[in-house]
Amino acid sequence: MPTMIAKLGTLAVLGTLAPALGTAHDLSDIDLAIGGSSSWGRPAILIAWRNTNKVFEAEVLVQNLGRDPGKGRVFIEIVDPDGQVLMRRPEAGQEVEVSVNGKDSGGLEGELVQVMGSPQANQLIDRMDRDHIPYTIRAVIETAEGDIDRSNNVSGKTYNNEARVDKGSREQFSYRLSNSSEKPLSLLIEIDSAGFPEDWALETNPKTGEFINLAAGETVHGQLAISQAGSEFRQQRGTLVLRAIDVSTDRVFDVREWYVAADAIQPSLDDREQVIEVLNGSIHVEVVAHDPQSGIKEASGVRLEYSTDEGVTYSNKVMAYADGNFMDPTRFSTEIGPFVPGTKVQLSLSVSDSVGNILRRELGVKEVTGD
Ligand SMILES: [Ca+2]
Ligand SMILES: [Ca+2]
Repeated sequence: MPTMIAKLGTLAVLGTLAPALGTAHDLSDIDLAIGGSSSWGRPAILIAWRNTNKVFEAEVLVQNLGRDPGKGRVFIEIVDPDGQVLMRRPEAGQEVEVSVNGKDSGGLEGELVQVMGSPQANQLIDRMDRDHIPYTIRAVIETAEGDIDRSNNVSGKTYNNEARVDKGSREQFSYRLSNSSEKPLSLLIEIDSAGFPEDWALETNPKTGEFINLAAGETVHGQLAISQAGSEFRQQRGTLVLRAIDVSTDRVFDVREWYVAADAIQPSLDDREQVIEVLNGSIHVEVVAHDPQSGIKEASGVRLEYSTDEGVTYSNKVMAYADGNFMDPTRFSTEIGPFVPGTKVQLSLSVSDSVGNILRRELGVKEVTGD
């Protein structure tokens, strides 16, 4: 009697949900979550340098998947490959407060929250980018009360991993999960592959839905692997988000993200938007770049290189993100100097997309005039 079984199944599900929705003292249906970006498919966490001091701000999209409005506090963490938190912004107790309407009144679109970094956080990110050390920017929404699903309250983006997929290639992403506490830890592994290209084969160890038990001080290694065997090369991209849920608390213990793209095309520059001008002995440069296949590499994708000795030695400076979403035209700016009047500065630009296709552009020589 398959019909009967199906009916019983439905009733059982309704039976479980009914108390949560119907109990007088708990009418709330709130589910705050770190959102995903519709234009990109990655978690909606962007590193920006909007303010005048060029200290980074992270933009974090907070959605509400429940019917009722909810409130919470947002912070970000910079996390090393072992899952250890290197820095948290803002400091504990200073989290950014956010209110998000229910899902039918704007909650699905969500609220964009800006979290201030610090000069130290800038230096940390810049150093890890220079050293090619993988790190994760983790965003956390702590719901004030009544969140019905805490497994989506933490998301993250992981940088400096191999991101390029070629025809016939097999790419691997390794991760470590460490229990630095003094108690055993039981973790549920969840791998979110929504939006992943269908013709890419995915292998994971452990698999989604598996449990891992870690003794105090123990570390476990895991792998994600994808291959594009046999298919045509097509410009495609996809994101895997790995969450390790602490079974005893239902909270996210750790999160990693693997963004991959099949992309063989260099980023482009919009020449009409290029600005190079001398201001009080310093040189101000502004460019607009875009990369619709895999996105301009975040954080340090656009670098200005400059030489004051006719190209014998070069210094370089990461250009600050001003506005845009890294796939569509996105503005970057920087200032170098001040230089002694009369200095001739040779300028060149390097723009990298997320998988490492690099556009180089010579910007010529700019002479710094006296005031
Ligand atoms: Ca939630
Ligand atoms: Ca590209």
